[in-house]
Amino acid sequence: MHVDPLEKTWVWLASAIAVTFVVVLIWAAVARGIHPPSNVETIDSASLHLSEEFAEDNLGVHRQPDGSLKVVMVATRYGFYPQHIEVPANTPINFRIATTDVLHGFHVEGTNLATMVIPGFISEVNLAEGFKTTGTKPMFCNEYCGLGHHYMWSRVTITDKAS
Ligand SMILES: [Cu+2]
Repeated sequence: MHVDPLEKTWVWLASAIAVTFVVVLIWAAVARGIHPPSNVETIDSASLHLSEEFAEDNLGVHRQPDGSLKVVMVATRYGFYPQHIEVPANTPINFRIATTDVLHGFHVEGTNLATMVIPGFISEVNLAEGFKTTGTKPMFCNEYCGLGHHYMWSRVTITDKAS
């Protein structure tokens, strides 16, 4: 069978690119420890109010025994609840967020804190060293979720750790 030399070159080049991608993927996973998010926790989005953790009375900031904070929030068209939280700076925070309806985003302005909030799942984000700066920042939805999407935001006030 005759294969044109130019065609042969491109077959080798395409194969080399594919092999390079696989090598980089394995290197990133093994040597650098880069993996997709692995905490898969499911929840019934339609009955969050009946769950222990996401019931209205349990939303907000909780101080943990080790001094870190757990923030439990609900995203729903069109808002985050609670609508205002206050946390100290430089304190580790574990955010746990669930949605009652459709896909939402959760982003804190001026930080790299961002996650998708997917119906049926609990989104968890750990800020290992907490917020670095003080002040009030908006937390907003960055996934288009409907006509009121641009109204969907709440606020976080970051205080001095000492106060
Ligand atoms: Cu939205």
